[in-house]
Amino acid sequence: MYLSKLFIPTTKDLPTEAKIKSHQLMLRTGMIKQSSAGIYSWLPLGFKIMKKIEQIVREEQNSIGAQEMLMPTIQSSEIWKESGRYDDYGEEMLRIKDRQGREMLYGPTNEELITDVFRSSVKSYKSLPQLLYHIQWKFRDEIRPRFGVMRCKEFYMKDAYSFDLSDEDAKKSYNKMFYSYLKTFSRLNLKAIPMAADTGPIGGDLSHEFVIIAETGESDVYADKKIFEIDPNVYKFNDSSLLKMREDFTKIYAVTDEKFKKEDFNKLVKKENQIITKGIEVGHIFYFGDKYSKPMNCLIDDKSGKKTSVKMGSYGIGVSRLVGAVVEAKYNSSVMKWPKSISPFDVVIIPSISKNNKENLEKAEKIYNDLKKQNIDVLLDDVDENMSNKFKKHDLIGVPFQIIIGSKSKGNNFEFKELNSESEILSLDNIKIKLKS
Ligand code: 5CA
Repeated sequence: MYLSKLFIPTTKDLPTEAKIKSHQLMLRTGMIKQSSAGIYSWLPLGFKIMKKIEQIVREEQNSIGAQEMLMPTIQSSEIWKESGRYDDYGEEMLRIKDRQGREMLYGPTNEELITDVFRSSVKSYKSLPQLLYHIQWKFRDEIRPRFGVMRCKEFYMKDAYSFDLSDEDAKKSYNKMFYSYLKTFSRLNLKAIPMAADTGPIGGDLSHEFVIIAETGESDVYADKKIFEIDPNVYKFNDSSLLKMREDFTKIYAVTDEKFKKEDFNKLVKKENQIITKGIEVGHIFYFGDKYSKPMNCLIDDKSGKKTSVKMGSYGIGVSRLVGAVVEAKYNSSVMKWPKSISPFDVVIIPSISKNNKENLEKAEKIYNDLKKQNIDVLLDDVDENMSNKFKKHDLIGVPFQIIIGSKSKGNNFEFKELNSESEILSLDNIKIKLKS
């Protein structure tokens, strides 16, 4: 892609409500555009990054055996009346009527709808366990939408649902999701901490929220730094190993301000291991047994032929929130560096161009075509402006690698720079090796 062709409508004057750096950066680099309070359009740069995050979430769901499906955004009120949540959910739920006057709503979450799908088709324990998920827009009429994509009314969420015969089996499904979440966040190059959590309007008595560390996060986090020493990738994918993994993570002290007690922190965590920082909730998992299946009559035959309510859990990841959360975690001293796994481009070529010298641009185009042939996703900055402005701009766009075609690039050796480090002179072959590693 040539930068001159890329649709990046940058905003120079930031609105006063853009208080946190992700909101500011996403507006400045034309990733999003507000359409009304808490509702955004995703423009090409932001959309590309979000889609990459979505794909990692998807791969890690598929790898634990969850199956992807798609439920609608608009739901009928009837199933919510059956579960009892239609009245409980309150003003956060956007209620609408169709032309026949039927009460509909824009789904804030999907426990009822998935239970309805499930009860109409599954009748026997033999079809269990099942893990189903979709990645779909949600709507919550937040009273104070703020911080850009971090707390909005319309947001993109991965929500998964598990169905099991017994409590014991359901906890195995819960542990699989726990594992999948840690792997997902580590692929996004984020430090995520699972923390015991309250269940709010979703319900149940077993719940963890996944909080990533970012100095500008909304919640205060108090943790033992030993939590970062555990590598989720060392656990085998079987029930006993996954249970051990959850125990290993959850026995280490980590809480948000809601549960913080200074005496406990000082008693349980050695002074030199104490971390006090801020965090952002990017995922939340719940086990709630028959909270929905019982009132909604979602019954299955157990091994003895007796009808029993299926045991369920639900598991959310804020895919659109994650875009902002990655910025909060990675944007420092006016340089944004996207993790390689979700960067909008693999590399940017920055030639020094002037009106009477097009030689560098021609060189850049040759490299561009060569890298494209190798399936490397390249951005070429063909805009006619001075190098210092170009560097400032690319510090914000955040492509982690740059090939700079200026005085230091000679013959077949080029100046290659990784953001936040010194540049080096490398042959194109060595650059390709670096980009592909
Ligand atoms: N039904 C459950 C699990 S699927 C559920 O809805 N959980 S939740 O309410 O915790 O939402 C899951 C994730 O969605 C949160 O961890 C958060 O990352 C994201 N999320 C929730 N509300 C918003 C919002 N208003 N704006 C952006 N992201 C949000």
